[in-house]
Amino acid sequence: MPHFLRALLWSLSVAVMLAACAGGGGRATVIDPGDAGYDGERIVLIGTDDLLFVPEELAVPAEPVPLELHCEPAVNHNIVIIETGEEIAVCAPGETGTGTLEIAPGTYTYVCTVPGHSATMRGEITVG
Ligand SMILES: [Cu+2]
Repeated sequence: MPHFLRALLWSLSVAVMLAACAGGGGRATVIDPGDAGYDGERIVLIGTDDLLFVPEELAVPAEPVPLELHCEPAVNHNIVIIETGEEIAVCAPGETGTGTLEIAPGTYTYVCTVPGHSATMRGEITVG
């Protein structure tokens, strides 16, 4: 096969792969969404570039739990517990912020309070 044809086919296949990624499910994350959640020791939360938390539901024991908030590459986020007003962690684009969740048993709503984010960036956490 002529070299230019091979090059053309290669760039076409790359374009198809990129299009597939942009179609959803393949968005770039600093960590794998499958690794997000509470693993028995800590909470790993992702703030995505399309303004969502992964995951949007958490259940943890009633004890201090370390929390990592990972920001995807383009947008900064934070996590605030509405009921207590406490900001647990913040992260810059592409970086990770840490904090400790320490609240009484109950069900709480967490949001990102960066302007324009809280409409979609919210989740529910059950403690205890
Ligand atoms: Cu946010």
